[in-house]
Amino acid sequence: GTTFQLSDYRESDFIVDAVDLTFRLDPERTEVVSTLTVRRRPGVSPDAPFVLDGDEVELKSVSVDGQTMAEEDVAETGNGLRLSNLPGQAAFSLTITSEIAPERNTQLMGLYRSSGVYTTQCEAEGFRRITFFPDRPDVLAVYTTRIEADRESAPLLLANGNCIETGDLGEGRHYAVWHDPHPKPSYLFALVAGDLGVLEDDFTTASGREVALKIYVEHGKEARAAYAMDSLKRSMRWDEERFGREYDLDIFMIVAVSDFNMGAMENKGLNVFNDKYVLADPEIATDADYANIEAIIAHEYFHNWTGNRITCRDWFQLCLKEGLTVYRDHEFSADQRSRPVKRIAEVRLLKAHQFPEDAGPLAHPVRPDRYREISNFYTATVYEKGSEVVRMIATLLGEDGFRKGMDLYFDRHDGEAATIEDFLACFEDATGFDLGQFRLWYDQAGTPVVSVSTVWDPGSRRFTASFEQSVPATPGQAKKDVMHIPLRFGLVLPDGSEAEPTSVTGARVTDDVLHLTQRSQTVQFDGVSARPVLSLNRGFCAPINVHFEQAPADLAHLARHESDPFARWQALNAYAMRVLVEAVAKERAGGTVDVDPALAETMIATAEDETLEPAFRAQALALPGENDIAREIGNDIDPDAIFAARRAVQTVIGKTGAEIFARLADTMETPGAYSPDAASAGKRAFRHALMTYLSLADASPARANEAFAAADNMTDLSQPLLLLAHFFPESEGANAALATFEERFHDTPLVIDKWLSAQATAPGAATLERVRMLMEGEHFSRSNPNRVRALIGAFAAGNPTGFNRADGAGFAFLADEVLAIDGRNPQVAARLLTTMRSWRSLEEGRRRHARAALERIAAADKLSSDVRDIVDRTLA
Ligand code: HT7
Ligand code: ZN
Repeated sequence: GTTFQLSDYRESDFIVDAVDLTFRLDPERTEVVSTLTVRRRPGVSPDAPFVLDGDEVELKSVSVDGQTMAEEDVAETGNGLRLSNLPGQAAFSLTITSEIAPERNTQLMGLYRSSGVYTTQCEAEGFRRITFFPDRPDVLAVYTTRIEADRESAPLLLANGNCIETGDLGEGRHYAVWHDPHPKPSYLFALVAGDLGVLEDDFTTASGREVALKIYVEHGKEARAAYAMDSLKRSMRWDEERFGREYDLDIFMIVAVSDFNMGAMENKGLNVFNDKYVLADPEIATDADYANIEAIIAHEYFHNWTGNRITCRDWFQLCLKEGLTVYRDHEFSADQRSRPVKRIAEVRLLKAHQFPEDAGPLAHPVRPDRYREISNFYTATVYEKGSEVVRMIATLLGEDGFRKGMDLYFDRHDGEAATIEDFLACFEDATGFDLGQFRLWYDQAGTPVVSVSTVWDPGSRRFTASFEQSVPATPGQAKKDVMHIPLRFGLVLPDGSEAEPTSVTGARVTDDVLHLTQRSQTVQFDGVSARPVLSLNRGFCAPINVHFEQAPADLAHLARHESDPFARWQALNAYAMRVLVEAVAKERAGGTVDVDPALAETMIATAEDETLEPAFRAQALALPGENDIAREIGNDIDPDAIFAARRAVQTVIGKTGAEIFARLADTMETPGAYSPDAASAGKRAFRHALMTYLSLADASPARANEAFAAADNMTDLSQPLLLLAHFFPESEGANAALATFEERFHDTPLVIDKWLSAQATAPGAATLERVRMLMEGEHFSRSNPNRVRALIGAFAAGNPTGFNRADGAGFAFLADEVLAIDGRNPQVAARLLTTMRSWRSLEEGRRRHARAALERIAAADKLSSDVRDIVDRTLA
């Protein structure tokens, strides 16, 4: 396949000012008539052909200014059209008539049908599956869309912008015309047609514009869209208050569909969502589901400015909209909920998904400089690390400086397709801050490592910290330049107060931020009256790995005394990680795992600390996961040893804290009707964390059985279900709970997904057989991405002992499934395959099996470009 390179970018030869589309919808044969108003870009040769992209579109006719084009001027190239002999100077109108078959579109890219509803997904390169078009994000045009369809099966006809006309066509057909006045790239085009219910509301913007809000869902499920609607209104207000951004059309629509490759899509004025991120009520959705809905509704809404009004020049700049929009949705959730608890969740996720990506064969810069298949670059690096880079800009510039830079960005680039250089220039121009070295964060892959050592000299009252930075080699980048790493820090004194040094030399310090800008730096803090403990990278300000052999007593000190709750969690987590890694070594050496009693004491003390909110205490009790421990160990991984050691540590903590945990659990009731608010959710999370430890201490499923029976909401039901399935899989209670759950929710696929995942993530070699059995059952379907992710995805990504079975059967199974799914839906298959990315860090036997599975995929004769790209890079 072709490799696209950032350095090859050049402007399009032709400018498209307007796009007029007519769709005559039919499941098997939809006619699309596209009329483009086109101009040759000044300076482009009058002979240059107009090249349009096309994929699985059947061409019927092409005309220019009403005249059918000569056959020899229309070349079908296999991936599009090349039109020659077009007008040299004058603008012209190009009409292309073509056909597509939505019903047979199993890739879920372009125009397809989901449960009888016509819907579209155009990002990144789906519009070319609808009609021939220069399908690149820097071609911005004003769209008018006419939809014709059967009135009975599709009473609802939606597209971007405002509806300007509707009417009857006779013979049971009708039409609607939509006009979107905002020029946009083709990837933001959307159309929906079908029979759906609606939840309606309205919003008045800060300047007084009335906006109609509509969320379309399956008939009968309207009430389940209430939380999404509430989240939308809060997002709209927040973007006005925090960023000065108002909505800009008279209507904002969201449509929930049940077949969707990703989470949601920010099409202008017509967001399309995976229904998993819209539908919620206490019976079917957990606290985590509510939090996700809030975050994703906000994310897509925020794209209206960061993505739609200002879009990307090319797909290399994807982080321009995604990293920035993730940063915005993170800040929104932090403001709506608890800031430290939200930050803990973000950091856990970043470390669980982005760090392994950055450390493995699929590592790439936040702004990649080459790709074979752009769909494979909707990654944790582009999204999550991209957000962290924006967060660092905010750290460097401060709140006011950051806002000034954003204001300039919106002002200067509104209506444009921009680049990362444009973005960074706004912050530099607005504040005078030099981001010259900082911009390496966009171009250098790999998680930087900062090694630290410290000395305190009581005689001179000088505290010295030495830093050494390095960035690991990554594919295509053997050598790295020195980065600008901003680190928030504090020097915590024995009494818990903070040292205020009289002078700092060896590094620039602004407020509480230390700037590392050299490969090695020694920083002296003078006037430090007692031995301090260095609290480094507060707030996980920089996404790096810190190598710092802090004594357990120092970590415990920070966990108890840091002023910032996030930093307390960070210290506790680092302490727990230290103990777990030692436990794994013991386990592998055949010894008995013992646990530093001070760790258990610190965790129990944190759990007991009434000054801390329950949600935080729940996080404090959650040990690093098996995959986190594997990442920390780095190589020669034995997932069984990690599992056993972690269980042993968990059990010791449970037994040590049993009495206190039981007392605390009794205080965490949430009486009255279920409410998804953060405080109530925090209590539930804490109660469930305590219940897990107590069940381990009792070595009994009794508490979980009781909790399952008493539950009156999905959070309280699914937690004991997981506990039973994962900790007491052989118990009668586990089987009974799974059966009850299935019986109760058999006709709600989104809930059945939880049931599938709970079973797929049950630890141990036997789970693979269970997964196979579930695949044969009535609830599974390879053609629905949510089902695939809930069962196969959860097994491969969330079951380290099951998936990495020593006999390699887990890898072989995944290979079979990737190959089976690839023929229908390459994007889903390729994403599934990324679960193999850490295969090289496994112990030798498992590594051999993993390689064999990957090589089998690579040798298959028909692979999509998506899977081909991932398998080649994973094996390279
Ligand atoms: N911008 C959206 C990306 C997206 C997507 C990409 C490839 C294939 C299917 C897709 N569906 C949505 C999602 C977002 O970041 O908001
Ligand atoms: Zn996005």
